Amino acid sequence: MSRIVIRGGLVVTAAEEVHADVLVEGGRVAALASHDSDPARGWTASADRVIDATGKYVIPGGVDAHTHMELPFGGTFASDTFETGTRAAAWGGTTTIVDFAVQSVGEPLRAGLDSWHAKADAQCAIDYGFHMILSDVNEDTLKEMDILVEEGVTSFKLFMAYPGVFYSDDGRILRAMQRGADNGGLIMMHAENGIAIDVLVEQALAAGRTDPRYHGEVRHALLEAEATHRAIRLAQVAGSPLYVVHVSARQAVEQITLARDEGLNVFGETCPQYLFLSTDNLAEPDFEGAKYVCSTPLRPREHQAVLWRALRTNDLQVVSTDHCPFCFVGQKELGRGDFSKIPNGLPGVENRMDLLHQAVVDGHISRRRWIEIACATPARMFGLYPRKGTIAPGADADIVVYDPDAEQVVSAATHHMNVDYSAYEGKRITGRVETVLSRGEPVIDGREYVGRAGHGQYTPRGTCQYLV
Ligand code: DUC
Ligand code: ZN
Ligand code: ZN
Repeated sequence: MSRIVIRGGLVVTAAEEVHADVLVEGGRVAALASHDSDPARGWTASADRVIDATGKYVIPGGVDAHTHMELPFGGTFASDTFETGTRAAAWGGTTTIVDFAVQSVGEPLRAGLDSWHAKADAQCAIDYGFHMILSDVNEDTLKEMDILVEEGVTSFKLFMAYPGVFYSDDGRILRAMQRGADNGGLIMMHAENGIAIDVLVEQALAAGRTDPRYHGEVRHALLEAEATHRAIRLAQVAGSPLYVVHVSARQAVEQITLARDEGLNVFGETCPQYLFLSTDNLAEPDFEGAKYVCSTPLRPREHQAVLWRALRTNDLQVVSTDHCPFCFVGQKELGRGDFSKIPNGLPGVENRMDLLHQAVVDGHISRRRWIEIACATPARMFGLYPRKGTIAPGADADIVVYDPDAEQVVSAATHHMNVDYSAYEGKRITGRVETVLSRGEPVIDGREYVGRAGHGQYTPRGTCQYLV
């Protein structure tokens, strides 16, 4: 059994910061001990490998609970495969993703899940699990939900947007929530009023408003807030918990805060793009704004402060990426002259841990909160804790040695995602991943990729660990 010691670093988890050496045995964390203690000296003497983390943070690998590798969307496919996307994730210090398998209308859940397994099997550099997108709620799919929960697919995304594609009406949503209340599945909601948005899209295009920035205008903040409110009340009626994905609008945060103050099991996620980018990006000239088209859309800059505050006050609990990259050339360009044809989504799986570390440097969140919102809480929310999301005896040795003082400039020229632009091009960041272990195996070693497709294992999940 291989023994690795990570020596001399500051171990940061959601719960604490300790100067400790970490012993890894057989792919798991075996023990922690203070630097100069007798046990730590003994480990170093007998280890197969000692990783020097002096002056560095030793943190749990990131858990990105919202990615879309190879997602079919708008007549094209998200440009990262499971191979390229999970490799890029590792470069950015993420060691687990939870991706979305998609049910097509008229098909069983099983067919969608099988096809996502086929895409990911033997391709991934890091561990992965699946949520299931429900596009067609009916008697059969409701029954299938029970089986999937038993198998470790314990969360289901529903859409109040995208009529004719992913959309579910309120009745279907209520039925799925009732089922989730019974079987322990967590309903994840894309909360935007897609029926109203489609009217505004039609009107904007008829009036010649075709540029990317109108994507943000028609997907009005109040239509996110309205849908968030409706989802909360439907969940309350069904007696089910609710996890609202990619929250971007101040008014939606207010609805979640209100629900939580009422004692409801309502949770919320936001994404780096809403914390660091704004409608200013969507308005960039020469169709450059298309790079920033995603849904929910980027909001005016003023919304950012509310999102940061909600992350501090725990009204929002998770930051994941909604990684869904489309190349500018040939993919985003499908929407030249018609913003509604721009495939929705942004790359980010490689950037999340660094951007959130920058938020620590900038004073938005504490170091431990960084780990909490990016590692521990997503692991707990989606039934992976304490195997993932922390550094503690028995946990998988998914560990990142992070240099908090390194300076980097984000660029498509140096990133590893399979996409021809960066949403954060030119952004200076303090902090950088140095070494990444996945179940004790080096994936990134001193800024070199040493991983392999197929190391990453499918990881069935338990149910949400925030519910009594
Ligand atoms: N939002 C996006 O931006 N892309 C894919 C799906 C979604 O909900
Ligand atoms: Zn969504
Ligand atoms: Zn998504």
